[in-house]
Amino acid sequence: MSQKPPEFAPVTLEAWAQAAQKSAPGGDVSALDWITPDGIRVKPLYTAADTASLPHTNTLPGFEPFIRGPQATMYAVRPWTIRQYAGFSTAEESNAFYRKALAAGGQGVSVAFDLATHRGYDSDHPRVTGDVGKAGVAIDSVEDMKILFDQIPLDKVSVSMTMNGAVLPVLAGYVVAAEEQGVGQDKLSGTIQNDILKEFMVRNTYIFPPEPSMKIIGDIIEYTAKHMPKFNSISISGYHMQEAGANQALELAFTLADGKEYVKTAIAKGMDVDDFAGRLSFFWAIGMNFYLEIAKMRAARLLWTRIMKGFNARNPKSLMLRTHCQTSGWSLTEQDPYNNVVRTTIEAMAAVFGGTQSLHTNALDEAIALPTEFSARIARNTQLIIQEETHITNVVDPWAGSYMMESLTQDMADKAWAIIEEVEAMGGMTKAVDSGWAKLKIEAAAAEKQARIDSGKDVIVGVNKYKLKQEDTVDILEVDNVKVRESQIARLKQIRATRDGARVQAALDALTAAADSGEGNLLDLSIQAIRLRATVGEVSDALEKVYGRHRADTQKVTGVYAAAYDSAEGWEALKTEINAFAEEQGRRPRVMISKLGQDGHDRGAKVVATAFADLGFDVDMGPLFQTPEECARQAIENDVHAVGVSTLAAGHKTLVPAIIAELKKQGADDIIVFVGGVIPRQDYDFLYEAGVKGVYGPGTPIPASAKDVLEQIRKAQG
Ligand code: MLC
Ligand code: 5AD
Repeated sequence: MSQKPPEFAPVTLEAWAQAAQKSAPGGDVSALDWITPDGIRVKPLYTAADTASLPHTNTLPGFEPFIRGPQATMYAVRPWTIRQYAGFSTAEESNAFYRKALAAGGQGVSVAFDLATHRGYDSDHPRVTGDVGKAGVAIDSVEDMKILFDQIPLDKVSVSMTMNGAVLPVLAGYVVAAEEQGVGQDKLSGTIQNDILKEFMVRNTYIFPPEPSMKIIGDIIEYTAKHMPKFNSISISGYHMQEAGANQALELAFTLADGKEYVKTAIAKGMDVDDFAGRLSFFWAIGMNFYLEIAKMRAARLLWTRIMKGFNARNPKSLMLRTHCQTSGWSLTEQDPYNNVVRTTIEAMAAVFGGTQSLHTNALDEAIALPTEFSARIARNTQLIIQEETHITNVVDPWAGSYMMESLTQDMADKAWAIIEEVEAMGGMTKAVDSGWAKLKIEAAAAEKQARIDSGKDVIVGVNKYKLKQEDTVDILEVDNVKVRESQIARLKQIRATRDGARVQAALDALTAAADSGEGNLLDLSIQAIRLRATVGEVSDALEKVYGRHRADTQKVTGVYAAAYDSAEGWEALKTEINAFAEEQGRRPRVMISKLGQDGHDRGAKVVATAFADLGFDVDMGPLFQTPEECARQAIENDVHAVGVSTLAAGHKTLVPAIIAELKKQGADDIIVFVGGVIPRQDYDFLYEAGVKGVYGPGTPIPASAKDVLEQIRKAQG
């Protein structure tokens, strides 16, 4: 006999509140609300009442406003592209790595260039001795590009290139390499990052000032729209903003506002919006804030459609936001690094539930070095397992209709829209970037976040809670930078000896002339120069003659760290010690926080500078891209007690001994040197032997390193 399902009496929200009160702390249900760093109130319970008045809950995937995804069928027909960002050492080694990765389940290529290339320097330039081949692959000319893509069919495999500064010679190099592989421009599918506005805020691999940089972007959009219809002309990136400390709403707002600027730039060139907007793409960071990340991605599509309607776009492709995602590198820890596999898996799930088109999952050794073959395999398999074992791909936008997710999507959209309007009131993102306002907003968020971690309010397992007594070392990838540099220099010599020098010079002169007059398309002219074997550095120089090189001001926020760090114990004691030092010596302990070489990742440096200043140190902030010699000179001129080098791009073994030697040479070996950042344990002894007085890896609480630095300064004074 079949039993009738029982009926349940409806329960009112009031009844629930009464029941909840009994277990809520202090009987206060609202105390369970969580206010996110974006200022969104996340409640413990969502019901139909939360979504009843939302305008967007009845939409479908593949239709505007695309909240539920740009494709009607999404992963049910074609899962996202597994696109792992990689590159190191020489073109030969990186090529071998890509081919192995593709054979093992990777689905697209994504090139990481070294910092010398990013900044438009050939490998033989004296400013880049510590950077060549380190954080990515060294590329000097089309000959390197041809090796990089050897046996990778560029008409079939889509290629992403993360390049912003030296975007012209690099994109040109790819086009010419394909051409010499027999693949025409119209067959090329892929993406160039080409997002300079965020470079001025966070990533810092710019070359030219903002105005000519925007002109370059306009030219690239124009050229690709005409000749490379399958190629995405830009990857408008929030990723680096979140990595630099931005919360989700800031990341979302600034990125969409950047997008608006690019659209305006192309329209100002006389293009029709529907001729190029379908090839604008986006890029998000996905951190540990699971629900908010999914909401962010849904909100992003909603808002982009709104923005593009404002530009009178009509083609659905112009209205839909397509995106790449990368799990957060910043969220990963040096401590107990296998935990990172778990973190990355959770983040990857958020990206997938958010409906990404392409995904990079980070390797477990992220906080230590570049991925090894082993760690890269686990990272790639994380995606393959989600795609092929879980059946997550069978359902489109599975969070739709969740009271919580639909509410958060709206909340996130509202928060971001308010910021976008604030930016608009300032005259748009170029202005907000130029004034330094946007960068400071992100830096303030970063300092707050660090203070929450250092004071234990935000938990990171293995770092500020559940710490291991003993950490094991893991095997890491080491790049022999000297060898890479030598082989690059040899190839450069050969190219310069065998090419038609006069024709190369004429092509470079044409570029300079075009930069000067504003006539002609700079990508078109770069392709001509690169075809003749002009180098990346030469193309950049030809433009620099007219545009100059951009120098950023270094502003820093104050008081933010101290305000968010409220575990007084330790902090007050240290401030007292610093004050005592000042009493005794007639001045405060003075440190210079510096970045050496082409490494522009300055989140750590900025946060440390802010926190040290809040503690009572006098803090000088060196400009980006100093050589060891320039850094030593500034340290001596400012009469600092210590130089703190922040390093995230693996240049430490070259650059840190060099700064110590320079200080000595310039007669200031009483200035102590300490180092912080991404430094493998394996390198600590090397650095101490070189004369470093303190090494502070990721996860070091700032009060701890500050205390140590003060002690070392006292010791050095004898
Ligand atoms: C997809 N397609 C479908 C479909 N799903 N068609 C029918 N039904 C479905 N369900 C089609 C698409 O329309 C498209 O064709 C084709 O399949 C490919 O799908 P896609 O979704 O466009 O994917 P992809 O080609 O991988 O492009 C994704 C992208 C792109 C648009 C986001 O811009 C991209 O790959 N970006 C990657 C950026 C990246 O890797 N950056 C690394 C940064 S690292 P068609 O014909 O419409 O094109 C970094 C770190 C650092 O920056 O150094 O700081
Ligand atoms: N190879 C692989 N991943 C890289 N990343 C940066 N450079 C490389 C590289 N050469 C990843 C890291 C970093 C993020 C910006 O990109 O995860 O945090």
